[in-house]
Amino acid sequence: MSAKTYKNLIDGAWIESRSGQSYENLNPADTRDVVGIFQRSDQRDIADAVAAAARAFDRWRLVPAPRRAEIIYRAGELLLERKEEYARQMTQEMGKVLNEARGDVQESVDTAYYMAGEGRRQFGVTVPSELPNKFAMAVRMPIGVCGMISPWNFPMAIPSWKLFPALVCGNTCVIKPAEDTPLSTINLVKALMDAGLPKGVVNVVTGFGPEAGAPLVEQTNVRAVSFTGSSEVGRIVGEVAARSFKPCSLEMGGKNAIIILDDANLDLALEGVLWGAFGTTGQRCTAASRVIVQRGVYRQFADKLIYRAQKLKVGNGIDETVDMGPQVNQAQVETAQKYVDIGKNEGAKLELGGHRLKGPAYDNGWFFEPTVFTDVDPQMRIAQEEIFGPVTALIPCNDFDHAIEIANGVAYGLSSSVYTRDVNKAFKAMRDIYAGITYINAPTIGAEVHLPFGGTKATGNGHREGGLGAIDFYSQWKSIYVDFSDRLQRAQIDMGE
Ligand code: UN1
Repeated sequence: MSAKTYKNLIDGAWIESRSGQSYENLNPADTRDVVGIFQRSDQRDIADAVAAAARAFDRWRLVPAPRRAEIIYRAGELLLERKEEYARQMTQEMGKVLNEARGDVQESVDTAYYMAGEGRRQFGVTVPSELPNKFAMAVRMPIGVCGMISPWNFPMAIPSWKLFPALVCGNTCVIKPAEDTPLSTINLVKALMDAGLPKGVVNVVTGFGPEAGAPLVEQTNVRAVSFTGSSEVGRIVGEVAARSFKPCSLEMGGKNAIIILDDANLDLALEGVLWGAFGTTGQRCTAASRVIVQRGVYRQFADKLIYRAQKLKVGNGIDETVDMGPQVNQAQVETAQKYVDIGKNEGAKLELGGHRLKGPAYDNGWFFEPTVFTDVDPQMRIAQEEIFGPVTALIPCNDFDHAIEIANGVAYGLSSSVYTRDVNKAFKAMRDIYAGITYINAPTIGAEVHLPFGGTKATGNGHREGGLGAIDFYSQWKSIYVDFSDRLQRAQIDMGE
């Protein structure tokens, strides 16, 4: 069967890229399976899309927010109806196991419902004026055209974190999805169009970062930029956006730790580590790539983890009995392999995995074994750098304070977790871990869409996605003063009678 060709969405029409070039999107579980042919766009397509979004902004910003929200709500309902179909296509293009792909679609449904509610909120403030017969307030205004660059690991959820709040605030959008997972973004936007979104309000341009992503950040008519991806690329995006003073939200890497204290429920912690480290094949910004274990339970926990991780069934995620799917592409497998070699050379003990899987079920895909290093020193590169694969590092620690010191001793600060039954230690951890998210007795993954999502240090630049954080990013304050005294009143000067 020949693969279907997918086009860009510009001004409400599905059209080919100006370059006339396209590329194949392959199934990472079996690269003989072509998911689809997608447009390889360049700066001309971006310019067309931004121009369409700029025209659409003049109308969309005037649509009352509750009406905008109804379209988002309907899109949520359509996504729910289409959940199974979209989840299967997501597993095919990205590799995550079907149940997780369903979760990814569900996360976009949750975001739609939450952001639809914002159509009737977007609360501003009214305050008393310091002058008589004068009214003072601040309201949220849209920003304009928003440029979005989204990653492949949550190919529907993360685009929805960007699009839905931007839309409900009255902005228009151009989104460039990761080249590995354009179909899930196209599916998301199809739901929006079928829900009645006017043409030009959302435009999708597929292709590669340097060719299509970079010009999106540079476009003068793009007034705000949202990027999720590596800290390396995020630094460039941030620098380019800063040159034209665009607000820019960056959500980047992590080196998230689960801390397991001596008094923890070890079996519960074990389930958490398996899910946190190997869920989505370790390809989450929130993945538990470090496990800091207090010495009293360290060996016992390591044995339990190795025993269970060894039993994980790796394979094509479309098979419901599979626990862990492939990595998304060759480069990711090579990165996992590279870090295994680095870890071994640094003197960490490789107790499980460490290789690309071989055999008829694996040879055509990008499969890597669940991998566990023990006796890892907190300063080793495998304990410091993001790997984004099914590799986790067990680090022994002496006590609570030592654990917090290790947890905080990395360049990143996205998610974190502590397993303990001691309420005092739990509260100290919530206060002292310098990260955007802390879980108690739950793993580092599993953020819900109505709370702020993002992190400290090299993880982000201070903005948050999800919940109110997103509304804050996609709106700007306008302060308004209405003087109904019929005379000139000078603030700070006219102090009364
Ligand atoms: C990501 O890792 O890039 O909290 C996003 C979670 C998901 C989102 C992860 N809800 O793990």
